[in-house]
Amino acid sequence: EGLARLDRRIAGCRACPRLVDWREEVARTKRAAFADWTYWGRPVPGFGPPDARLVIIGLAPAAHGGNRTGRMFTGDRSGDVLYQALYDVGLASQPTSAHTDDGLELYGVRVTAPVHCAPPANKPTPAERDACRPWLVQELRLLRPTVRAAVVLGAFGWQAALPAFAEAGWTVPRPRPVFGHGVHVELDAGDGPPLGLHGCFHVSQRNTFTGKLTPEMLRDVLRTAATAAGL
Ligand code: DU
Ligand code: SF4
Repeated sequence: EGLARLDRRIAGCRACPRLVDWREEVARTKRAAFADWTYWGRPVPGFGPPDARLVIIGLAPAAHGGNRTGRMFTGDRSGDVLYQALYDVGLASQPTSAHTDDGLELYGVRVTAPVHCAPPANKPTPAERDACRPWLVQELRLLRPTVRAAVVLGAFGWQAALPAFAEAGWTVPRPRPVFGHGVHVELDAGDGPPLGLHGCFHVSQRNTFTGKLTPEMLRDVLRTAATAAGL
């Protein structure tokens, strides 16, 4: 209930003028292949059950992916790679994610991003990253009773997520741990069980087409984090 309400509030956010313009312009002009789509054109909330034990944190919705379909990593190449891997390790009901009525279910996993609007060139500004952080903080607070592990995709997500975990009540070591594929940090939670933070190269084509991130590498991190989370 709390998370569903948060998702609705996020979808109405207009705090970043540049991103509001961009998400709406992309939704108007579209890509030829999606000419018959009514693009979402709004902030894309997280996706997955409110009692998730594992949270996956990306970068931002893709202009013709999440910004078109309204669901994280849905309808873009990055999502093709991510959802196939989630299915392969038993965390998703199907290997593909095409649109919001495709029946996809995630098992104990919530997929979200530190920036909820599609940015030009997939590059949010530091100001946009900071403006969006309160949404991630609130999401993490709502997940806190159940979430035990996080997979952070890429350095941008890592830099945005560490302060968000700190604000949401976990203890983040100082100096802040540096992002890397396979990096694993335990965040203490004072009054509760710790959370295992796992770095993973981002699932973007830049990494997957070049072999910097292979499907096996992705499955390994997901399996490790899911096991740590009790999934
Ligand atoms: O190449 P692409 O699948 O269109 O994704 C573009 C860009 O956005 C890439 O860096 C991945 C990132 N991304 C994300 O972080 N979260 C999403 O839900 C979709 C894409
Ligand atoms: Fe709001 Fe975040 Fe979108 Fe900025 S990026 S307009 S803070 S939802």
